[in-house]
Amino acid sequence: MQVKRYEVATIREASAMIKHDLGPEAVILSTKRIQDGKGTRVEVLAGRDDGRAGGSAGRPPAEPPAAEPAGETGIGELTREIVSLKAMLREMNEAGRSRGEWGEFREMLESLFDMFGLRKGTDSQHPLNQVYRHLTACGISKDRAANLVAALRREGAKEITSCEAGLARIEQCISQRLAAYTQADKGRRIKAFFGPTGVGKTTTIAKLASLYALEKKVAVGLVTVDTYRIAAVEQLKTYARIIGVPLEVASDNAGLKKSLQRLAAKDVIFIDTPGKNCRDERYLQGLRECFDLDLPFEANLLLSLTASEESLKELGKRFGALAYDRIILTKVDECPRAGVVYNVIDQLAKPVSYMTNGQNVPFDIETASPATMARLIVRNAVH
Ligand SMILES: Nc1nc2c(ncn2[C@@H]2O[C@H](COP(=O)(O)OP(=O)(O)O)[C@@H](O)[C@H]2O)c(=O)[nH]1
Ligand SMILES: [Mg+2]
Repeated sequence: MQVKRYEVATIREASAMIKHDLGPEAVILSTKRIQDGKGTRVEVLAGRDDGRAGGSAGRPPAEPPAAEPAGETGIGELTREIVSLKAMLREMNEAGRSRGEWGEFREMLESLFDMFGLRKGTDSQHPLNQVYRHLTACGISKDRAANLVAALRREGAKEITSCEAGLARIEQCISQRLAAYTQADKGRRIKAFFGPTGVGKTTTIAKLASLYALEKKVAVGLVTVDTYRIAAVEQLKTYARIIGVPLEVASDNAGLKKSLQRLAAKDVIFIDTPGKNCRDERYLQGLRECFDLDLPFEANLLLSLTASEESLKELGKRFGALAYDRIILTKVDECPRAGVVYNVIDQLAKPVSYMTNGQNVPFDIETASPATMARLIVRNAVH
């Protein structure tokens, strides 16, 4: 059993950390209120059976609820959720929480009941249960799926007579939710592209440069500050030559400023950057220094859907040091479960401006809107 201790303000806060550190299999072992010079906090002990102390050794990783919610996975899952809820209940009792928070708690319980089809009058073939299973099978987290289904139930589940009708409504709900993060403006003249190696920065720049230069017929300039590898410069040079736009190569802040001056007459400028390990603080610091510009620019973070949900969240967080404005999702064509996009975007709370869905320059790119994103999330379809 692997055990970790947390000191947090609320159990809820600990839940996310526990999930992150120990995975979805983890359970809360105990909670204790502590009061000292630093104020009131809760000590939470959480553990995960790693198979070394017997018990559920060799259990497969957590899966979305099985087709039949009352199956063995369902019961195990339910037990874990109930342990967490009991801990939360104890904490709330001790703290004498307000009515609002009790309401929140009740809602969680109801979501949980919905999740397992345990609510009176529901069965596993009920459209809402089918919707829930579809959403989790898409990769949407259980709590988000349960919240979406609970919202559907609140607004009148009787009208939802089929899984399809439920999914159509869920698509609208997700679209509305994502609209809150939508960018108000059309973006800036200078567009920088950040992201790890191989995410698709250079390819995406080539696609957009073609779109702007050849279709929108505006004056485009390219800059690359990715001078670590000769091949990287050559790659963009080739695209620049084919599209017929100038390319500037800069290796630091002063060089970048000069390049931008030389491209002053251009309507749109795309800047390519090197990708490295985002855990390397010097890399992010180097980029920050390089982009210390007098001109306003738009920072785009590229996230590839071939990466795991956890690493996408980590990338989103770490690249936050560059104060990026927008997200571009790449390799959507290689993603089997696009529901994770909802978990990631809902957490990062940033607008998505484009989705790329293939290697073909300039064709495989689509403008992203809340509606197209919702479609991608619920149906795994780009068009
Ligand atoms: N399947 C797929 N491959 C892509 C997509 N975008 C880029 N790639 C490929 O990913 C690889 C790395 O792309 P590149 O633009 O060099 O990444 P960079 O290191 O971020 O500049 C190349 O083989 C691209 O063809 C996409 O949307 N879908
Ligand atoms: Mg590149």
